Amino acid sequence: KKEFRPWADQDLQDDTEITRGDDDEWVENNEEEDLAHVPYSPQRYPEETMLQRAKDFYSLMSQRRSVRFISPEPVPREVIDKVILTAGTAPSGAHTEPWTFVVVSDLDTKHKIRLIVEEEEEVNYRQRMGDKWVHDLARLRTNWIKEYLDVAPYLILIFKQTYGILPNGKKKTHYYNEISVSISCGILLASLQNVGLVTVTSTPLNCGPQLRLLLKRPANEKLLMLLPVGYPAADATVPDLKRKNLEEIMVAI
Ligand code: IYR
Repeated sequence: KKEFRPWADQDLQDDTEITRGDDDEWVENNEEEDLAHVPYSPQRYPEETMLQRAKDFYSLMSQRRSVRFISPEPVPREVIDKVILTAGTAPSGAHTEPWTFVVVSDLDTKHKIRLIVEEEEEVNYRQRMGDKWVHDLARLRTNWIKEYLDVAPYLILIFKQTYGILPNGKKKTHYYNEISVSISCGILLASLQNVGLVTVTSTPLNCGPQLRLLLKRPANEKLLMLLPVGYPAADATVPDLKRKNLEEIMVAI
């Protein structure tokens, strides 16, 4: 029986690529370098300070919401640059840093992205997703019309590099590339929240190949996530969702 998994992107191979075609195209990672190890002693806080910082960070993050109504008001480019630099601090398999963040502010490119995403998402909602999934999303009032793709001052498209390409053209393995890039997206979301910007984690199903070509990204890169970024619109609304409490999400043994 054929599995029905409409959410599985047809292009996004979500395992580290192990089916290597031609063996001599691949090399060991960091073949020649001997890596020095250096002392590390980060900031340590008194216990009361730890608790206060834990509470403050929770308070900040608990205010994060997925926002689909974004203001066209400009956002300083330097803020976006630092937020992306922060996302790049994520841990990655064998420190391969398998991410590319494409930041789009050009109006024409944003509009082309909108046309690609809306055309594909309409097929997703009408055909690929199926009645149950569409029904499960109805209460979020999301559909295939994505006005934020034109309106948001920045679109950040996060690509995972399924393998690396060295200066000599050889390929190197990007272990756990999907989970590594997903962690960096989490840090990106936290950094955006930290500066008072909003976004919605959109995963445009089956738009990857077209968007990759539009943005002139190489074939080893696959679109993982698309984040429209800006200030919330003055009349923005969000669904009145509640989060699980600690007892529901934690098991202490
Ligand atoms: N990718 C679609 C559908 C969608 C899926 C889930 I799961 C959501 O939580 C929200 C939307 C879209 O972006 O509209």
